[in-house]
Amino acid sequence: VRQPVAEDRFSFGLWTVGWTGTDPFGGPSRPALDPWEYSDKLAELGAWGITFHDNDVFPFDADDDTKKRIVGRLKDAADKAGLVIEMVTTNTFSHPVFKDGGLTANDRGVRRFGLRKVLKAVDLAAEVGASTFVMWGGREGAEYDGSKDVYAAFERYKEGLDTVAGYIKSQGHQLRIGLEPKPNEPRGDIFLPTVGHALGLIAQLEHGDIVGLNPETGHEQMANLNYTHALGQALWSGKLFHIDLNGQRGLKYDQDLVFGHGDLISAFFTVDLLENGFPGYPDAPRYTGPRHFDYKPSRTEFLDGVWESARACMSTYLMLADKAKAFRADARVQDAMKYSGVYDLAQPTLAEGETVAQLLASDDGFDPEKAAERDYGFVKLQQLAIEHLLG
Ligand code: 3MF
Ligand code: MG
Ligand code: MG
Ligand code: MG
Repeated sequence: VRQPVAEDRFSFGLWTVGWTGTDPFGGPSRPALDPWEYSDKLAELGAWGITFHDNDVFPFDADDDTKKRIVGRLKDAADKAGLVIEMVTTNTFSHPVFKDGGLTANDRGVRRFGLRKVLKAVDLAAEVGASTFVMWGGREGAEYDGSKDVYAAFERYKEGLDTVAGYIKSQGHQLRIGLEPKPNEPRGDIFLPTVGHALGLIAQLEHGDIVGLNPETGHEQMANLNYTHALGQALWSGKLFHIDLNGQRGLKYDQDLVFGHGDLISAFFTVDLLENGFPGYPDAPRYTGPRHFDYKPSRTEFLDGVWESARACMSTYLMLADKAKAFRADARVQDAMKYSGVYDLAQPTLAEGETVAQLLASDDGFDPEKAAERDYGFVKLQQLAIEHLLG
């Protein structure tokens, strides 16, 4: 596999390589480095960009001078290393003040504090030149249905998001918000459990034009859903603003494995969509944003393993991109897609200008019994994908 280059636009959260291995059952298994040590190393590995939560860089209780100094040092390091800080986000989940949520906590004082923290992070994002501001509401949710007025929670979620989006516009920041759905963990049930739920909320916002999605592979898969379909619907909705690529194996805790180390066939089709677009709609919107990884180097790895796992994310993506290109270019695949009717789905069901009355009156000799005998050849097409995937 070739080395990743800036044109690949690979980026990493500082909290990914920076995860020290702390989990609910044990403490850290590796030391914490300074933020610029992670960014320097990521640049060396071929990454193009980095992302971070406010508190990946400075402590929760840092004063303004401390924040300025640490952020300045990180920005200098990123500039020197040629790294773009493409996304910034807020940590509204670690401190116990947020145990019942940031924007949807029952406690109004907490909501006002949370909103101020998010707004400050928006200014930070603009200051370091980010283009996306992700909002993952990990503590927005509940364990007990009686504890939360869900109508009120959505009123407050909408209020919070519109306040943040309105602020971005009023400050003239060139930022778009990416909501990150997740079904559960850390809350028993998180609001906006899936991409579809988030799209539903965005449609109700006043400033929804600058609010879209940051779907994560494992998060959709934790809900037993199809990540590639989620990306497809987000693209179709004009809302795929950012992505979190990683791996997940089935319905369990949020594993955040290396990209491709979960459902590899699904990862193949994710990359195929990102790199090659929709087969029947070559002019449809494409994802042009960063190839961003949100994974955790397994707790069993020490620092060498951390860098190895970051390399693995990029290398797997590049291998899958090559294979997906070859898949689409293969004449046997194109024939199989034709046989399967994949391109035919792009043809509108009604003829141009045809009325419903005309449709109802039309008898084009369609025989449902005959049509039911059609062989779609989907299995053959899938096997060709497997052939390409296995090389
Ligand atoms: C949790 C996540 C988050 C978000 C991040 C925003 C800590 O499962 O995926 O990572 O991605 O808060 O980008
Ligand atoms: Mg995850
Ligand atoms: Mg995660
Ligand atoms: Mg994520």
